[in-house]
Amino acid sequence: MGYKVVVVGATGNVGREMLNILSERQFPIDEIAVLASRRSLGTEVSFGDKTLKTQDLATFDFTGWDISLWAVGSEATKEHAPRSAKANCIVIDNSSLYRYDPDIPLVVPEVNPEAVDGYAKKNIIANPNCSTAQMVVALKPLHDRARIKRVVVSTYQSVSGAGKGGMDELWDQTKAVYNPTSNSAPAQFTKQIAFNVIPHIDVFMDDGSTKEEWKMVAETKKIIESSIKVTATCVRVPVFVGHSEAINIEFEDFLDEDEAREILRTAPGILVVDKREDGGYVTPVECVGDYATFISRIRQDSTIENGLNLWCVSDNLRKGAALNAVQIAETLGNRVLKKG
Ligand code: 2RA
Repeated sequence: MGYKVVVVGATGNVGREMLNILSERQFPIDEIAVLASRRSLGTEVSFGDKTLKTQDLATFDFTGWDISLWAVGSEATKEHAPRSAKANCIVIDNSSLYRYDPDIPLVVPEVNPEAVDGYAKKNIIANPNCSTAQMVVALKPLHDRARIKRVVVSTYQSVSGAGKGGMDELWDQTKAVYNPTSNSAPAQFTKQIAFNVIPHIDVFMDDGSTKEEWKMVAETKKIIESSIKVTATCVRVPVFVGHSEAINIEFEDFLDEDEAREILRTAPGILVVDKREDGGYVTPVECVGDYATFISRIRQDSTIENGLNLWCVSDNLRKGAALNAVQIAETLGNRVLKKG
């Protein structure tokens, strides 16, 4: 016997990836429903070799369904997800709405799978922000060995993190460089993204950081350990899919770069590609469609006592969103629901 699963926001970048990944990983499903807002109603989406028609989120009755995977914005989640939770259809939410609620677990299955057990307080589990998910997968095994004190991270985030509109904007602006009649005015982003980089993702906070940067700080503390200090600079780059991060880590104990490489090689969810030669590292175009978080450029930081640098790349629509949500559903199934 399998699960009755609902995918909410099935026509968006992340919703489509959720359907692909549920099918690829053969998640045990007896019945699946795909929901969308009225605007996208009736749109068809693929699930394995099937084509499914979207139903209306506003009127869908979650009674009798087991798990709902949410890939819509915080407002729609706030309006509709409580109906799912109340009907005992466990919510796995990709928006930022519930991430910082102390009664709602924030889960990356390679890092804190046991936190899933806390779902029952509200029947909701939160999925972290894409830039946090890949970073904590890399940090946790190193923290277990040498205790992380402080992390300095700079991100290079692809436009798909801003949705399909962000991808269209990069495409249109790139074409407009050669054909100035195309539509090229910034809309999703605050400045031109084609052939440019923008040090601004999400809204500004009072202290001058952006919400994206704040999320990396708050979510790392919630997922791994509150004592870890994080300072982040988040930057949008003209890449379609795949977020990259340059991560500097200060440990309490000394950790040799060779030992760090071996720890990461055997850690769950990680693939180390780290040859000190031309092309001996991973770039975002190579990680698209993959499940792994790729680690390259592992090296000692000799400017501090116990420091390491590394380069971390992952498919933001997969590990950063849809894959992590499906892994949470798998963990929930294995640890708690035990069907399938
Ligand atoms: C971004 N972090 O890349 C966001 C998506 N969740 O814009």
